[in-house]
Amino acid sequence: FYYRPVEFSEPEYPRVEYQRRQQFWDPIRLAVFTLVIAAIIGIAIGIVTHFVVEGDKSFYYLASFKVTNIKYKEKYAMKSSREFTERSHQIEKMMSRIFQRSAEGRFIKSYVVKLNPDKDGVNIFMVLMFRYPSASSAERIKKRIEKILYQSLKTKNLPLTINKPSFTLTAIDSKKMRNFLNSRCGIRMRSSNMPMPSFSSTERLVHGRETATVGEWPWQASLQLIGAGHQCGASLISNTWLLTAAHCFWKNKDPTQWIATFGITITPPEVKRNVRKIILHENYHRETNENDIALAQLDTGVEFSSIVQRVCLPDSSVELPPKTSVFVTGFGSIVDDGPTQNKLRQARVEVISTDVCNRKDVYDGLVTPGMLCAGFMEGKVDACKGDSGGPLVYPDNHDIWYLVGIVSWGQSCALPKKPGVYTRVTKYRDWIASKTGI
Ligand code: 4AZ
Repeated sequence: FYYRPVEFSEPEYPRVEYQRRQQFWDPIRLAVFTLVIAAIIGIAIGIVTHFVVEGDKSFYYLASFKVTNIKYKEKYAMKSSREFTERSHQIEKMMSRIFQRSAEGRFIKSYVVKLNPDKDGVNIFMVLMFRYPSASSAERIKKRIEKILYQSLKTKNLPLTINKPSFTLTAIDSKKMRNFLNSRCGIRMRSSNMPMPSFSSTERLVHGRETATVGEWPWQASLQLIGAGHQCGASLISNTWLLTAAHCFWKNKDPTQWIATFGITITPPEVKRNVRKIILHENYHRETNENDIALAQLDTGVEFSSIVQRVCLPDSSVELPPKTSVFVTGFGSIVDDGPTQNKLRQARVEVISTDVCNRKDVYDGLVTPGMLCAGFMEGKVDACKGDSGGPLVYPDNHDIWYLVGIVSWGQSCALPKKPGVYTRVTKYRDWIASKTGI
C-alpha cells in the first residue's frame, strides 16, 4: 500500500529536481552569488592583511643637526633647566610643524635629547617617532623624512636656521630610543613605547580618587619600615634619589630599617631597593611643619623603564597660578583614619593661593612661603594619611611632568575649607641641588 506512490513517481523525481535546480542557478543569480562570495573573501583578506601584515609599526630615528642662529648656553648641559626645556620645546614644535601635515599624519612626537656647543651655534640631537605600516622599510621612511625636511627648509619660514649639510638621520631600535629618552625626566611612556599623553590621566577623573594604571605615575615610590609596611610616599628624582617629607622619618631615621618600592601595587612591588642614606632638612620643625622635606638615597640605582621613571624638578622661578590643575597620588587611606591602599590612587586637585589658604576660616596664617595649598574649598578631594611624602605633580603643555609639591599636612582629609598643604618644591630647589647635585 505504501510503496505504490513511490514506485509510480520514482522515474519522475530526478527530472523535477534537475529542472528546479536549473531555475535557481540561472546565469544572473550565479553571477551575483559569485560576486558576493568574492567580495566576502576580499574583505576578509583585507582585514587580515590590515591587522596582521599591514599593521602600523613604530619607527624611531636619531636626528642630529646644527642650528646656526642661536648661541650655546652653559645651562643647556642641565636638562631640567628652564633654558634647556624652553629651547627643546621650540625645536620640538618646529619638528611638529615640519612633519605634521606632510607625513600623512604619521609623525608622532619628537624629543630633544642633547644640546651640544658648536663653533657656529648649537648641535642638536633629537629622537623622532613615526608610525608606518609594518611592511615599510626603515631606510625608505628615512629617505621620505629627509625629503620632507629638506623641502621644509626651502619652503617654510622656520624660526631656527638648520644647517642642511650637518643633518644626519639614523634609524634606531626601541631599546636605543628608550635609552635616549631616559636622559630626560618627567616623560611617561606606555609599554608599547608610545608616549602617554597627559590628557589620558585627566580624562578618566570624574570625582575623588581613581586607581592608577601601569606607568601612569612612574616616579611614585612607597617608603616602608621593615616589619611595619608602608609609611609614606616619595618621588623618584634620579636613579638613586627619592624626595619625600621630613615628618615621615620622625619615628625612625635609621636607613637600614627602610626600603623603597616602585610600581602601582605595594604587594607585589615592581622594583624594591634598600635605603642607604636619609637626609632631613636641617630646619624642619615638627610643630609648625616648616621645611617638611627630606631625601632618601637608594643603595643601588633603579633602571628606568615605562614603569619606573623620574619626575622633573621645576626651576625655582616657576609659580603656578591659583586654579591650576595638579595631581596628587598615593597609597594613603581613602577615608579618615582608614587603612593603607594596596593600589596606587590619583586625584586631580587645584592650586589654592596662599592668601586664601591663610584666611581666618581656612588655616589662619599657618601656611608659610615654603608651603603650597591644593584641593578644593568645598573639600571632597584630597590627600590623606599615608599619602605623606608623595608627589603633587603638574604636566607642562608638552606632557613633561614636574614635581611641584610634597604631601605634608592638613586638618583631617577632604573637609570643606581645609585643603591639603604641600611642601613647595620650588623653594627647596637649591637645597636639593646642594645635597644631591641634581
Ligand atoms: C597625614 O596624616 C596627612 N589632607 C596627610 C595629608 C593630609 C592630612 C593628613 C592632607 O599624613
